[in-house]
Amino acid sequence: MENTPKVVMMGLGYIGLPTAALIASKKIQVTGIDISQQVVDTINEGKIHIVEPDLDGLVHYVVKNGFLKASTKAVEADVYLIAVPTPFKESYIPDLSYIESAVRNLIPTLKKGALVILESTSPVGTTHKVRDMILAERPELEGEIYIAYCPERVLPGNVIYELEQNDRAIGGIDEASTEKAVEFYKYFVKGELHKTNSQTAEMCKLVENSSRDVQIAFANELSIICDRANINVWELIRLANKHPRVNILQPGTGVGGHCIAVDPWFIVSEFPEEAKIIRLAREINNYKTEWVIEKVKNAALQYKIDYGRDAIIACMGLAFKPNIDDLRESPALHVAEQLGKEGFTVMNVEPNLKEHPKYRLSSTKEAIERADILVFLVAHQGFKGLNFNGNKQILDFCGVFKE
Ligand code: SAJ
Repeated sequence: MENTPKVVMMGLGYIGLPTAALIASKKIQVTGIDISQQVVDTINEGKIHIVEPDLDGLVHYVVKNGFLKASTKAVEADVYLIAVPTPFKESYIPDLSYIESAVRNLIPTLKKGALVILESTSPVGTTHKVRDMILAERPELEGEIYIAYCPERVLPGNVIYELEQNDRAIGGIDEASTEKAVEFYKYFVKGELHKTNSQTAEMCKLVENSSRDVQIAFANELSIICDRANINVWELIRLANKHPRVNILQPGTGVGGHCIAVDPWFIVSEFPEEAKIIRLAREINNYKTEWVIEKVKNAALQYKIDYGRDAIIACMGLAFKPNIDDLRESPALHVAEQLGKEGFTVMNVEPNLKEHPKYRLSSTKEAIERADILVFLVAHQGFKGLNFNGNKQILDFCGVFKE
């Protein structure tokens, strides 16, 4: 299309690929850049390397029609988006090396008037670091390019819808950058575009996920208290939530995924004295997983005392949350692995996965027939309403059989 910007997307992962495909679906020319030749080849065949509803059809369509192509090397563009991972290193220090290498990759292609937008979750101040990196190598671009931060906030499993519909916070390193970035997002976002500065936008992303982490920690703490007090935590939360201003989340096996279990550490590592509740929430949610492991081990040891043989333990659900197949940072997987490592007899059940490279997966039916202790770790829809014969011991850590 005439007058539409040429776009480069750095990073073709869980966020970069759907975003690139959505932009391309608006008949905008997008080149997606990834360090993996295999990822690049897969996308250029119109296929995808990640699991996300509706993404395969969209990528196939935009590649076939020539709006999206992938490459390992950045090309000249009007708008550059960066959506690469920001994991943490030892001691929870954020690792910015992927962002730095993406920026190094695009610097030689930058021209006057270009807009660079960072979408990766980043510690406060990262957008200014990106600017400094660019200007150190291309000082002639001072005042001639636009740089902004705009965090993604899509929910895995519902990415395509949320990419288009969710509001966005957009913060430039100066007002002109903010304006330029807002104009760009108008091409493909229907949600409201809220203007701010880059530091506030960076902190906004970290705070969103920390807020959810703190709320889940509250629910997890309640579940541990209720276990001691012999109170059904699910009933308790349902009743407390009848109050018009109370909205407690659900306890579970712990907090997994690559966002909520990671992002709060970016605040803690930068503000160690001040970020007290944020750190504690992380610790509580991590502890919840260890608590679950101890509970299962105790049940297995008691079984051995009662029946004189080792219990077969079925770990029901391995994904990091219900109804997906994503195992990244999954507390349920950690429980199953730890029990296996400690020599317990474990059956692994994940109905959303066909196979696992390391573990043999059992079906739900097989587990119900063979296991002595059924440990529900993820509240997958398919587990609800299951029936068991009287000899099974059920440990429900995620509210499959709520009340
Ligand atoms: N969880 C509970 N209890 C709850 C809700 C969730 O234990 O009541 C657990 C889940 O089982 C899972 C973890 O928390 O292990 C995280 O799941 P989630 O559905 O809360 O969030 P994610 O990690 O899939 O996606 C989050 C979202 N952030 C917020 O809701 C504030 C998403 O909007 C972000 O874009 C995403 O992180 C990200 O990429 O940062």
